Amino acid sequence: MSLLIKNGNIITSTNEYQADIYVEDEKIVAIGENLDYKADETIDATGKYVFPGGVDEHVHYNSFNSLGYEHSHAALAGGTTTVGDFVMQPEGVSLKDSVINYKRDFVDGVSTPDYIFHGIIMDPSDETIEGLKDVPSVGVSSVKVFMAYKGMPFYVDDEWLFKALQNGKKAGVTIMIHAENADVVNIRTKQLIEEGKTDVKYFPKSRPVFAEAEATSRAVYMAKIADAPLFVVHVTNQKAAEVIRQAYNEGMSVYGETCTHYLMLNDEVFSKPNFEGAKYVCTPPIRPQSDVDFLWEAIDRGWLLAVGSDHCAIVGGFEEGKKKGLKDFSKIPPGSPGVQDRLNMMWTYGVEEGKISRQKFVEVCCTNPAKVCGVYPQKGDLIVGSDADIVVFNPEYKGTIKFEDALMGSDYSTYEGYEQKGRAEKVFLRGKLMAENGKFVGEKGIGKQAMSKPYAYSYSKFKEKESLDDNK
Ligand code: DUC
Ligand code: ZN
Ligand code: ZN
Ligand code: ZN
Repeated sequence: MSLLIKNGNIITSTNEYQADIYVEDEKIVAIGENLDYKADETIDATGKYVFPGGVDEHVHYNSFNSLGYEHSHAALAGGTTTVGDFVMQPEGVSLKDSVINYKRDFVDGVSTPDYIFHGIIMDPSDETIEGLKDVPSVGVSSVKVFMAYKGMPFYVDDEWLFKALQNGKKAGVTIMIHAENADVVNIRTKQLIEEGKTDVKYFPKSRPVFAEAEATSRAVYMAKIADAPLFVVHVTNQKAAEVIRQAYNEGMSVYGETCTHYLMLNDEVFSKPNFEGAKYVCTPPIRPQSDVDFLWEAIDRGWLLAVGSDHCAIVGGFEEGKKKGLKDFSKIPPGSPGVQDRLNMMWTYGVEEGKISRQKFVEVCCTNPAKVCGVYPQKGDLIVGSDADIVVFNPEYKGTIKFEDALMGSDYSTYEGYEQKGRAEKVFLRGKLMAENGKFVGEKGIGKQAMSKPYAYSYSKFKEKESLDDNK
């Protein structure tokens, strides 16, 4: 099977130029002007942008009460060809076996996009920490640790976080953290509920900015002591982002991600009528507009590397899921659907509004996520030898985000009514056509694991990048 894409405006994280792309057997074989191959299929991309398939390093398909992989084709409809999913570790099972079992029982033959796995430590013990050395053998080089949620099985205290950092470093495994001070969150939550402040509008008050910044800072210092890399996921605010920026500028291998909803929405969503605010409950919370503005600057300037969706379509959606917290905001399951909308929102509100360049869009939505997950350059770029994960993007399209177009299996759309400019006209996964104009047209269940390489983003490669180095 071969494919020739002619005359597109190719966008990568570092360049923009007009060229043809020739694909054979799932890989990019040639890029250049006036390529003269006889292909099974030829597409004229004149007037279109052509960029790498989106890599969403942060999605939940079976963690945090989320819907499984049956709806994962939604990613393709939105131009995302690779997702990074989280594997929960059952008690008494090693991280490595958790990955093997999860892949066999939930993912193989069901996932439509290609996928990367991150582990989640849920059974902190000497065996688990020792077992970090085995996870690269199953293609995993990142493991998440939850500093929040004391009292829940996935809570990990400082003792185990520090041990995980030390052992992760030896194994080439980067520790990802969910940074919130667990005690502060628990105490604040309890006090608010006792004061009768049970409405969803009080939810952000239970998880303050400083609780996130403090935990971020604590983890960064621990990483410094352990001389280990650290990846801070879902950074929501200026204070936390500044901790990361400073550590990075001091030469540490500390990197951060933010997520679509922290860039598109502000904390006014929690005051919507009819409990609608619950749709946006995720942890940490969506913050005030001043933080939103800072996050845009942070991704533009390279202080945060990547934008994931943190897609988490809750079982039961709004009606049967979120409404469990009608009388008590702390019972609202966190998470919202977003994997299908990430690229559309980032293009419309980032590129079209002049907040980021087209190249930056590719960098934070495709290239850096692949790098931080250890799957670059197989994923995240358009170069000879890479997987032929390609988006042909029509910049002329104008529309609106509507629930009826959502394929994510939820009963609401996080970005309902938002304007959409531009759209993925064709989406190829390893050379196969998977989506056209927002509709899924491919074969379900063909996703393969992209094997993460160890020591993926601990070392110098990011530091050479100018965009990460402009805070002097
Ligand atoms: N963290 C996430 O990244 N997603 C769901 C909930 C959470 O705590
Ligand atoms: Zn988290
Ligand atoms: Zn998440
Ligand atoms: Zn989440």
